[in-house]
Amino acid sequence: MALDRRQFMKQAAVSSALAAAGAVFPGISFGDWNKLTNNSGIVSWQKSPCRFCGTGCGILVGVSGGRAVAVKGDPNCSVNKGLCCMKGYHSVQSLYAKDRLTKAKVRKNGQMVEVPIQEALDLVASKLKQTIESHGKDSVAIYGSGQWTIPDGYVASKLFKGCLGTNNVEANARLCMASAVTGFMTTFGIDEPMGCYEDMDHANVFITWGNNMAEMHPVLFSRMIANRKRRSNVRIIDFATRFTRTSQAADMSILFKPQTDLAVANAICYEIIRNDWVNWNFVNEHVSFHKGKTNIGYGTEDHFAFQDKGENISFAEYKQFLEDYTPEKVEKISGVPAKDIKYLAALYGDPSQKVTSFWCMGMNQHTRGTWINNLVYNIHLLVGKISTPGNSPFSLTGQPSACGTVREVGTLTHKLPHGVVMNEHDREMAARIWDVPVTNIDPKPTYHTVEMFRALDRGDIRFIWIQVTNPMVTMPNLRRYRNGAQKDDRFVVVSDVYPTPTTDVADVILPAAMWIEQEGLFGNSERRTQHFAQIVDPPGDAMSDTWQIIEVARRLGFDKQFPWSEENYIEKIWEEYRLFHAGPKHEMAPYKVLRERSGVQWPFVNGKETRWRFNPKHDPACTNGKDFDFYGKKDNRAWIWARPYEPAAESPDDEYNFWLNTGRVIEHWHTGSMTRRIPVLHNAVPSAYVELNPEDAAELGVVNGEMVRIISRRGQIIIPAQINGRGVPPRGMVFVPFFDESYLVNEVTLDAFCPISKQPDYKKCAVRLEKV
Ligand SMILES: Nc1nc2c(c(=O)[nH]1)N[C@H]1C(S)=C(S)[C@@H](COP(=O)(O)OP(=O)(O)OC[C@H]3O[C@@H](n4cnc5c(=O)[nH]c(N)nc54)[C@H](O)[C@@H]3O)O[C@H]1N2
Ligand SMILES: Nc1nc2c(c(=O)[nH]1)N[C@H]1C(S)=C(S)[C@@H](COP(=O)(O)OP(=O)(O)OC[C@H]3O[C@@H](n4cnc5c(=O)[nH]c(N)nc54)[C@H](O)[C@@H]3O)O[C@H]1N2
Ligand code: SF4
Ligand SMILES: [Mo]
Repeated sequence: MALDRRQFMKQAAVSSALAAAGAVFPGISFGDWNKLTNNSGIVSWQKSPCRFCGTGCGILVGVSGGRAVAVKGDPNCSVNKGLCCMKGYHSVQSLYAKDRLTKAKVRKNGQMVEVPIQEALDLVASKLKQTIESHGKDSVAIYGSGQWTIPDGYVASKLFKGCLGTNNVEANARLCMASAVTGFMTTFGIDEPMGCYEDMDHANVFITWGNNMAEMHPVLFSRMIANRKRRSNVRIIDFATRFTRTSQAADMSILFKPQTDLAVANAICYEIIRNDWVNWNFVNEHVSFHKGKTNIGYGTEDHFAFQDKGENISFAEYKQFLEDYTPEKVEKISGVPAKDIKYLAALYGDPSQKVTSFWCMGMNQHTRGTWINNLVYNIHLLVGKISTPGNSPFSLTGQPSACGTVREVGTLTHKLPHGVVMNEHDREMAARIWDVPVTNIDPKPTYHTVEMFRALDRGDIRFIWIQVTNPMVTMPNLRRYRNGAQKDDRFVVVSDVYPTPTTDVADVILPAAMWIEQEGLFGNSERRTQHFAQIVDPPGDAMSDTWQIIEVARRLGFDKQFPWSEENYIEKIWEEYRLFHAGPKHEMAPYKVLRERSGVQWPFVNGKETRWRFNPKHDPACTNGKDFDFYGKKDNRAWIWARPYEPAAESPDDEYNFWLNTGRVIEHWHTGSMTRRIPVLHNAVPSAYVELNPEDAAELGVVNGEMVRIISRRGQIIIPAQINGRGVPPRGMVFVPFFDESYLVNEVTLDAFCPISKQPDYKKCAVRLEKV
């Protein structure tokens, strides 16, 4: 069955006739929505964060006949004040498509057969045990998600790191937020934004650094646009590599060549210093200067380890370093006119302007992702525009709980809740709270995500449990990792809610309770923890991902560590987890408070939320008696880093002469497994396409809808062209969204990553095009 499905997909992808006829593709299935909603009236409206993006809008779910049938925006949620985007409004439909997974399946003689879920969980537990016995503890792994609830991630970490003793815990947020985290850690020594969405109501200059907010954070984007309407002096500048709906709505669109944001950021700092727009009071008191290693490679080889502590430099040395980045020199590298660079510098440098910078995957999916995060902080630090209302370098998250689950719970190989495995004190705290011997917790990190799948390919990992993520669509250089997952002697467990290319490679499929079919908590981009109660029942045998892990843990004998009852396990887990964050820097709200409110921002100290960190007027963790306290670093200063421009891992050349850029569209969520099962969203954008610049299209002789072959050194796809659609790439670049499993663009992308964050760069590789 699995093979048939894949073969069908392959055929579908190469057949232009099929594509043109809009034939039925795998991964698309609808419920009988009209029948479902044709009910006797809504009996209750219950609060929840939206299922989709990291904006974290509050919604109210209307329930009728035991089903979620409607959504309205929650007027009491400060994030969105009642507004939603099209994904939020239609989100509940994603629960009810016809092919929802409701029964567990296990592979028997090559066939997937339905079994009672308890039997499947027995098999998972015994395979886990056997694999550890014959290949050692680091031969088993769990790969989760920024869409995991906080309890999901917490129990995964407790079982694997605390009980089984392996640091093989990773999450897809490595593909998404890792560079943001290393950016925060290297500049501030502590993770997560200092500001909050309220910054938008105070700032009058907004600069998006390669963030298509209009489509990816639409409710925040609306708030920004509404602000521009209300106040006369608001300007929005979209600084990006491709012209998008965000560029269109902005007051100014500046396009730069991929990867050269590094050079432009340095040029802005050069200009700020040259014009003496530096805020010396701030810099002298609160900033120190550093440099790190250069020519750090691209992580394309196996077993990649990289460490860089950095060393102090003087301001004079920093200034000297910037000499290579005059606006005129950088114009040549970046294609951005020197006058535009000077304009940007003048906006940041003008003390009367409050500037908020936004970014997301353009800066994080970058082989110098950590560096570009550092460089944008440099700009804000030089002019002291940080940690005050409206002055905000704002790293947006993508997934609803990338912050809550992956960063705060710490579901990455080197992390523990509120700590890192390398730190003895952090291991001791974890062992105490988890009630395991401290020697269980391995002080050495193992594999980050790309390495984890390389280890599976090599056979160093033999067992992997994948929850709430679809890596057989979303890993870069996909064929390599799919071949690895399908090798003999690999055991793949997948918890999902629908069939996907990842369940296709599974040996066990566990049906999961989805979103409001369970109680849970998310954490959004602005340090806001959001609780949702179970609103409807899960179908069939579907069970929450948290409870699946608890069931397996108990089968392995860890009853003592997983003692909770089905009635109140979320509350118990939350109160245990909260112990990790005790103290003014991270204190989390108690369960009872979270149940009542539409989200609470941490640090939550003495009943008060913290909106701006490092600022003693708002942040109770500041103790140095000064006007700011960057307490994350030992020198109580934020660090400015001298980071050079270095080119992308792969750039266009004579043979592969185009940039391939990839990303998203507003209607679809990632691999489309949910949004392609919502009729209105599917019908709006029914299949993927390649965006071409009109002049490139003319040269290639293709018109809208004609098929184009995109070829890289790793693979190829054939896909219909779109010209003058919603986005326009510059000449020499093509763009493909990844929501459509019939066109697996990740068979073409490159698995190079930032050596510091280990986050892959999906935004850049070299391809050539052929008309089919
Ligand atoms: N509708 C919808 N919304 C979503 C999601 C979704 O799937 N659908 N996913 C969510 C998730 S998890 C994420 S991570 C976010 C992603 O949100 P975004 O990062 O906004 O979206 P992408 O489409 O991944 O990336 C688009 C941007 O990458 C920039 N870019 C490309 N190359 C470079 C470069 O070299 N440097 C810089 N600075 N920028 C570059 C482009 O200019 C473009 O603006 O969206 C979230 N929101
Ligand atoms: N080419 C390219 N690739 C990319 C990116 C890119 O920009 N370009 N971006 C990267 C980024 S930023 C991200 S965040 C990743 C996202 O990559 P993925 O996480 O792999 O993509 P999703 O489609 O969000 O996968 C979520 C899966 O969980 C399932 N699911 C939904 N709810 C539940 C639940 O409650 N329980 C369980 N068990 N399963 C559930 C869904 O059906 C779906 O299969 O993609 C990365 N890959
Ligand atoms: S902006 Fe994001 S969180 Fe808000 S409704 Fe849309 S998808 Fe949901
Ligand atoms: Mo993401």
